[in-house]
Amino acid sequence: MTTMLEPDQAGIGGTTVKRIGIIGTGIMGADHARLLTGAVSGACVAGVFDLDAERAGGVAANSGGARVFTDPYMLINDDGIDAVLIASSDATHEQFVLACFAAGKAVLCEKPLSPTVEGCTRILEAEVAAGRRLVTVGFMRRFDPGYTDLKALLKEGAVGTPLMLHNVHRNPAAVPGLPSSALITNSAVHELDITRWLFDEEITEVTVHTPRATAEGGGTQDPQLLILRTESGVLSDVEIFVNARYGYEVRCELVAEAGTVTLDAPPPTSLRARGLHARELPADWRPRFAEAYRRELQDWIDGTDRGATAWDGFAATFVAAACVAALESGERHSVNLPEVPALYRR
Ligand code: ISE
Repeated sequence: MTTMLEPDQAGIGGTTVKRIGIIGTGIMGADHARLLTGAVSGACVAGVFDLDAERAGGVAANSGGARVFTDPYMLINDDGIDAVLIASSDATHEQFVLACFAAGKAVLCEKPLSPTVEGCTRILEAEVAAGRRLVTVGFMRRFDPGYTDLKALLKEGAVGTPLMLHNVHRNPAAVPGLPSSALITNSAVHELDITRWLFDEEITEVTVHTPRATAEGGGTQDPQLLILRTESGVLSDVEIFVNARYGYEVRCELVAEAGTVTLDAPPPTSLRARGLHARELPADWRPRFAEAYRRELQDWIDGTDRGATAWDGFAATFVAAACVAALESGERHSVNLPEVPALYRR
């Protein structure tokens, strides 16, 4: 099929419209397609693939007539696709990222980069061998205005030396019987990444505490309290609770030597009526992080390259594995990350 658009000679950072291929058109793939089509400049959705062809067709129809591919590798290797967005199931990320490397195409991969340390290691090694950074990991909170303000205040010295970060991460409901480890690998992995990003240092030690589990979880250990220690001695605690029932909420408080910074749940508007002071909470993360997703995609399309790297994706999965080990053993675990490859040194 021919396209109206010229091939992007300059790669993802160039000036022409980037033709994006999306693999996986479930909740996240469909949301990214919507943003790329209507809220991000310099890009269009040119192709989609999903195991569910009907679902792919629906997203293609809403994306200005993108092509529906029946094979994900054909999408990756097609000359009419400049860059690839992977939003398929976690276990498939590795094979698609590696295929994008082989095709020399930039790729935005939803978190986690791979659910296993081994998978992340293979991706890291392949990218280091290629000698250039091609993959960005979808840790979108790095683009959330609240988190970026928090980091700016910390960096400009507004509150002095950081001591602690208290994080709250609640989802209204999860699949009954969800493996307890999924609270870490699927949800709290965001706080593992945010802790590394905010303090610009690695997590060196983790403990996971388990209170009485909610009856809503159907056997899942929910909630959990993770305690993370960083290289310089900051403690970051994470309450992860995925059957909190009342709504979706993410917030945190940074405690430092000269003050604190609180990141509250938006929106800034709240209602005072009938004796109540109320603020609406979303049902899931998409409205809460809508602006973060938009900024993340725009940054990727512009080639500004401020997103999480393969090293960040590797480190998050590596720390998550240590947290799962700590959950299972009930003991404190050290996190001994290997040396950062030169490609990722700042
Ligand atoms: C989900 O997969 C996400 O990535 C959301 O950002 C997170 O808040 C939620 O807990 C996860 O289930």
